Amino acid sequence: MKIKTYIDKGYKPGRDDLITEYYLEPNRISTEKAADHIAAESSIGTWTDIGTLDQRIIKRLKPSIFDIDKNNRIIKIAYHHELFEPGNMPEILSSIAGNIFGMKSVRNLRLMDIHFPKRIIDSFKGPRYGIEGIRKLTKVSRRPLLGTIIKPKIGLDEKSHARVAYESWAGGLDVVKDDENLSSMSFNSFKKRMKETFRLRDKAEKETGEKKIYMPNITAETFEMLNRAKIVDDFGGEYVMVDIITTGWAGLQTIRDRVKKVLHAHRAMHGALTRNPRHGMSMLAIAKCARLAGTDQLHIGTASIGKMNETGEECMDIEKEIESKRVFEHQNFLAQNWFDIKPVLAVASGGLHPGSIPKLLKKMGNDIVMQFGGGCHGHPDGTRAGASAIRQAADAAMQGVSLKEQAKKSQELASALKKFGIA
Ligand code: RUB
Ligand code: CA
Repeated sequence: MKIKTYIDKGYKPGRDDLITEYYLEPNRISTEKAADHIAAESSIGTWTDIGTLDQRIIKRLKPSIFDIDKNNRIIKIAYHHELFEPGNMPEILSSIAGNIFGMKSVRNLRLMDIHFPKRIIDSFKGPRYGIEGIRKLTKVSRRPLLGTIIKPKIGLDEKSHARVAYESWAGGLDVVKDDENLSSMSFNSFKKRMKETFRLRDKAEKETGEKKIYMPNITAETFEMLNRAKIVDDFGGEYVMVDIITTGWAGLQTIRDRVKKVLHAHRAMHGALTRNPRHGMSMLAIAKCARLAGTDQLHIGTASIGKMNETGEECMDIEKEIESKRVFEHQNFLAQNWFDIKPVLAVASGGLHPGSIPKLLKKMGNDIVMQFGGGCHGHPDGTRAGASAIRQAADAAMQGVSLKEQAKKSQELASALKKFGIA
């Protein structure tokens, strides 16, 4: 059976359809032809007509390309929900973000956005805690959570790691996290690191009277991640961290299902998908999948303030339908209401220092985790002073006091600003 075309400009997407928006540059064929190839390969078709495809299948499952905007090179496809298995993120992405990126028919192709229908959204669990649960757990009700990534990323032994963590908490930070490439090393074993670090977390909590959070990186093979989550639980940890792109969607869904901890999602390797504005996948599309799959916190960049190339801002510009006109609004998707899926706490990280805080607060709002690696441990007087400078800067910014003003009374902040400047 041959499908002449998937293009149907009169098609009105139904409430159960899944809609994708792609940026498309065809390769030596027309946009229409390339769009047809994308619709076919991501659903019921292939490169030639096939006898096994009958009218019944076509009638039930054929997607419709209902919009082609040649000026902006955007096409929109509506897919019947039965093309997707409920609750199966790997399968959904194998369809709408799978083979199509490698087809000869396209020179460049980028999945810009995915509009999931409610019935697919309902098949996912979403975050266990969400912003509200995290606020309750950390007892930080209004200001951003302040955290550090232990540096060097990798190299410290267990005891030194724990000591740096302790200094960070004692200096005033709420959160300490492992870096994305620290797991269980010959010189720093996971179990011993947990023992040492949680012991000093308890000490820091006692001394400061504040709740202190440790986010251990459990990234590994899936069964091993479950073992490590159990170790975290044995030591009284409330969080686990997973590198969700390198781990994969299946592993992420397993952890969401089996581990009753707050799930911090690092996105190492996302740049391979998101960095090229003409190819791959937008950070917004990744963020939607991560939120459905159940991350409580997700790295989304620093709104161009830090060291990383920016794509995270894509998460802040959400296309909304207002009076049947599509408009862009500067809003953080992760924090918005989205059916019954809890809001996710955005994480700003990468090249931040105390001088970045006021601008970051203005651009990203209060509901974020601010994380400082070099901007904490690179303080001229060491980690504890670095942590204090961050806390002083954040407290000042929350009260509308300028950093320059605050630095007159805060020695640690003054030294930090001298070294790093103000963003
Ligand atoms: C930051 C760091 C994180 C990056 C990743 O360290 O280690 O892995 O935030 O980037 P530092 P992103 O503060 O020393 O730069 O958050 O954009 O995914
Ligand atoms: Ca890192």
